Amino acid sequence: MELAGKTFLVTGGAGFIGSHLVDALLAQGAQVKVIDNLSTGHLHNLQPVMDRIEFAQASVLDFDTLLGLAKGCAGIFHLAAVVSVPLTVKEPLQSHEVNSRGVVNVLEAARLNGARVVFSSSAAVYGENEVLPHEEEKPLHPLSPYGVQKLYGEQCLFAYQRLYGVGGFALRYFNVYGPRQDPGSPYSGVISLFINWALRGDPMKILGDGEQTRDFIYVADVVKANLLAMETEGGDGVPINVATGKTMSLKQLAEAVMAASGTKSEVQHGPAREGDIRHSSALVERAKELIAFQAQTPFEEGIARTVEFFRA
Ligand code: UD2
Repeated sequence: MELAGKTFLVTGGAGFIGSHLVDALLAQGAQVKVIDNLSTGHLHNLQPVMDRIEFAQASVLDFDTLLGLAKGCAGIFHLAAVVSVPLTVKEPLQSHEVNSRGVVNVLEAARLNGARVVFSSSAAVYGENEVLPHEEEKPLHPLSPYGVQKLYGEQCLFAYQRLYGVGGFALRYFNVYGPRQDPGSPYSGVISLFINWALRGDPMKILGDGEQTRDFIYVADVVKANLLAMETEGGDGVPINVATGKTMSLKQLAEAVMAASGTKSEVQHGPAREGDIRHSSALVERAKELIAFQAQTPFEEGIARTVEFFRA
């Protein structure tokens, strides 16, 4: 599907990843509508493009508003969610509503309008798996309400594809970082926290021994995966890992952040986060095969751009 000239709805479009996606869609010549209840998104993320989009401050649980916005859309990018894993542990019921019913509302709005859906899922669906790297076809053992809710969303998408022909993919994001990531809570992405501390000269807090590893992917690459997943028809309904295929430890990350910001902070170690996953790594073959996606941004470049953003 060609994106230019078509209309797309981005749920959670005022958020960290969603707002970058809105920018990219506009740059491609698409028309964009956004639904966001601003629970964790910020209007300032959309401020430069506000006069070029249609914005509704509403929840994806407001089905009538969602359905109205989906009218005339070729596709829906579903990013709106309770995005913090620990928050879903604290509030399983409220997050179940938003994350589980939200995805069904989106799929239903898509079905009624003949739109495709690209669903933002998460590596959280894998849980703690002794076999690494994570491969899409492996058995899943999510360990948080968040992981269970994302898996439910994936399976709803699969069923909607088979039952009603709603096209699209579920994208399993690994650890996303970049400009506009909000460092405002202890559960914010670790890169945003580290950069914030480094620039202030505050100590960097590593939770645990720092030998845990993650696959950090730059936000522009995640946006690219979304665009390709919307454009590419065929193989629809299945989940796809969105990762770089490379990992680094938290210790290495702390060093890299200091190098990029030209600062020297003390590294402090605190107790490991309860339920923290030790290692996370991804096979990235399916993304290449199905949607011709490969992460492009070298880590040094991504981190430099992110530091620049936080400095400004
Ligand atoms: C990421 C995703 C989450 C889910 C999960 C799936 C983010 C922000 N979260 O959780 O949504 O998809 O992956 O597995 O991308 N850490 C420190 N110091 C700090 C904060 C964190 O050392 O001040 C450590 C933390 O203990 C963990 C690592 O950094 O080992 C990454 O933490 P995170 O919260 O950025 O992301 P993660 O992997 O828990």
